[in-house]
Amino acid sequence: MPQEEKGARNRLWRNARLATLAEGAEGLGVVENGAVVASQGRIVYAGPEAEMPAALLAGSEQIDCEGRWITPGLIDCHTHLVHAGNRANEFEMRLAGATYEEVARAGGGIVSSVKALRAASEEQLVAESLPRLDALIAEGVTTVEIKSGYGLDLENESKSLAAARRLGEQRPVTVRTTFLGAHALPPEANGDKGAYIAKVVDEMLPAIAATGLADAVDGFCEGIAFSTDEISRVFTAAKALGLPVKLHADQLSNLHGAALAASFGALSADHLEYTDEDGAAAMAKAGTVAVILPGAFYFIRETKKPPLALFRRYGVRMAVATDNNPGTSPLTSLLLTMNMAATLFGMTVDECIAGTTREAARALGLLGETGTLEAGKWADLAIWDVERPAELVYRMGYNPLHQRVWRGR
Ligand code: DI6
Ligand code: FE
Repeated sequence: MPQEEKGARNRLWRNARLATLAEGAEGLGVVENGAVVASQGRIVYAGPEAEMPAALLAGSEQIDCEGRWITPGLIDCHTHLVHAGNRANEFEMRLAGATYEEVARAGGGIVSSVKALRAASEEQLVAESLPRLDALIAEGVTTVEIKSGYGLDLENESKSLAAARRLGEQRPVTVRTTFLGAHALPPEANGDKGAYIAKVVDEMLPAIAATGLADAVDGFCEGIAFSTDEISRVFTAAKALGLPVKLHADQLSNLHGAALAASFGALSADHLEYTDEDGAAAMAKAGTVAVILPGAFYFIRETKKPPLALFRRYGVRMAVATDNNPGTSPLTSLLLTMNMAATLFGMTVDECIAGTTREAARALGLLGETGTLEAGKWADLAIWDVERPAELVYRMGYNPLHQRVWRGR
């Protein structure tokens, strides 16, 4: 991880409007005439400029924001950013009428990305993935989650996670890695899901936990992927190794994946188009965040929308992420993702912005470090050339970022 700013001078962004997203504050936690002060990479003050302790001013480097808005740095909490090649050919097949499931059953889908990833070196993966990471960074992203899941054996899953870690060393951004061994069945498994899951549990998970390459464990619970019983085996093993879990749940059908994730105290359950009331209630009770992924919904032309009304009614927290992946969401804009969440699902502006800051941090177990403008957290900021925060959600294909600050720099 790149060094945090160690300079003795405080940095002060003044004459700004803040969307602090502070927990418990109303709406976006707006502060007019606000200031943010950073010291050694951490926020030491965020609030009204008039109430800033004078001692923080002494010798500080001051930046006049000229009335611009500051939000927490954006967080993309669900990506498969490290992958090799692309699947534009399958996109053409689907345009000609094939469904995502038909493409997968015909030997395309995830397995074709597995072949490409296995053929690529770690260096090639880093080089291929950097432009995607840079696209996110250019829009103010300061934290990104990256999953494996295209290697499907120990060597190639480890290679993916190591490439993800290296991306975080090559750019000023926080990378959180997730082991997604239970993503698809590799060709050499010859259809034996039980044997492959045994390999994930007995061989891959312990080795990956031992090397510290993964911060969390994910699975794909779906008819075309793994059953709730198979995912339970993976999660039981992950928890025994002290790794938090999250789940691709109820994306194409209702296997009750959301409830399963909640029963394991998962950080998040993601997709959730087919989640029912019991699932939403279980998530609320467990504090499992709902990660809404409108890019995949849009790209595969799904028609069943995630049950936002249920999530609101039960008080389930909602995050929003790109799901960047070559098969169902070749999307590298978190701003456009927010627009999709609003336009396709009816998320409010406040929900979209909270969903890419505070709630995304919660979905990664990182709320203590980032996701809001509050003293003690990393000084991760996005400074925007907008009149009102709604512009971040409203525009399509326009980037109003003025400046991005990662850990005070
Ligand atoms: N759900 C998805 O939408 C992606 N993975 C998953 O579990 C699809 C990944 C791919 O098609 O490459
Ligand atoms: Fe995904």
